Amino acid sequence: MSRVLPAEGGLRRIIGDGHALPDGEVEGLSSEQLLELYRHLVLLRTYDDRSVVYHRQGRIGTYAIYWNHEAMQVGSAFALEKRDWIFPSYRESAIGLLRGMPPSTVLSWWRGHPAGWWSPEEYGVASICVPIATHVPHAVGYAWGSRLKGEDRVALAYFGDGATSEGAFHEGATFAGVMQAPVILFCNNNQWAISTPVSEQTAAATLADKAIGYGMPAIRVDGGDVLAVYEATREAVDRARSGAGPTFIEAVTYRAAPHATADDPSVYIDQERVEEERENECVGRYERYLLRKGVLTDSLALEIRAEAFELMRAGIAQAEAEPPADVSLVFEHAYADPPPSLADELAELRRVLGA
Ligand SMILES: Cc1ncc(C[n+]2csc(CCOP(=O)(O)OP(=O)(O)O)c2C)c(N)n1
Ligand SMILES: [Mg+2]
Repeated sequence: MSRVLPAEGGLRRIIGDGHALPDGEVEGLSSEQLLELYRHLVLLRTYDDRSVVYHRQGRIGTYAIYWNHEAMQVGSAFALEKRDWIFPSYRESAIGLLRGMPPSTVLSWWRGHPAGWWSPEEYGVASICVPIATHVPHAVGYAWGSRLKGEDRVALAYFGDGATSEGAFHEGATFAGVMQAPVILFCNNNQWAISTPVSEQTAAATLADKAIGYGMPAIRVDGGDVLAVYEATREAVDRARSGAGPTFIEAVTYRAAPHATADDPSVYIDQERVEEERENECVGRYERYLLRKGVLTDSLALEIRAEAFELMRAGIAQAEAEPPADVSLVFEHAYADPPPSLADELAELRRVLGA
């Protein structure tokens, strides 16, 4: 068993603060893997930073910022095998990058361009789910189905604190518990559902408490600690693979960026808490840990950041080089027999656009 240090507030933690809080470590992780985690964090951070810039430049549409959620995404995805499936929400839009998806694909998604559609089978990453929690039953059904087929796969669904109030979450979690599906329900508790605080979502003391009602174990972890998230998810994956059923993971953080580029959190958020979170943001926290351990050097960190930046520069150029999509796509794939009014609307759209 790996060493988990006593944590504040019942949250698992591995990374110390370089002062009073000592560093722990995760058993079985090599220096190469520790650096791989860093590369993944930097890749996602760079994607997010650049996307906010591209949005401001009018090059992508409204964008769901995930700044300081990277440790939750990277730590959990790293605990999966390639054959395992990921079911992301809009907050994990770029998770496919960790599976080799080109940035241009995700950027195209945010540009509303069909080049942003990918084959879930190719990457083991389902479509980005924007309706809150509706992908939870998908992930559970996928996991259960794959078990019935005798495959050795695990599914992981990402969702937020607000999603735990949705019927679809309840349906999925109930099903997962009853069928003992090999699934991980990964909740990013950033304490806000846009402007609704978690205290208005539930009277439960913690979101992890909800798992009891579904008959599954829960782990609460510091969402800013990539190693603690990795370790917690690895345990959940082992449980699922061994036939012991689902696990609920509550990764706790505090949303330190706007909900999305269309949001102004200054009217509702606790600014002091945001400042605290920004000072202790997850990429820097892990970077300092690796420097303390002597696994990372300043020059290697610079190199890794430059690589990620270049990947994004090439990615946006590639996304922008896509020829405009045929507008008829907006009308296709919804009906087997489209009503005649749709043909009129398409004709009107073509007339307006001159397309
Ligand atoms: C079914 C549904 N209802 C409402 C919305 C509008 N909406 C978009 S994001 C959001 C908040 C979700 O909060 P949470 O689940 O905590 O996820 P977070 O955005 O914090 O990652 C809501 C209500 C939606 N997308 N889908
Ligand atoms: Mg939330």
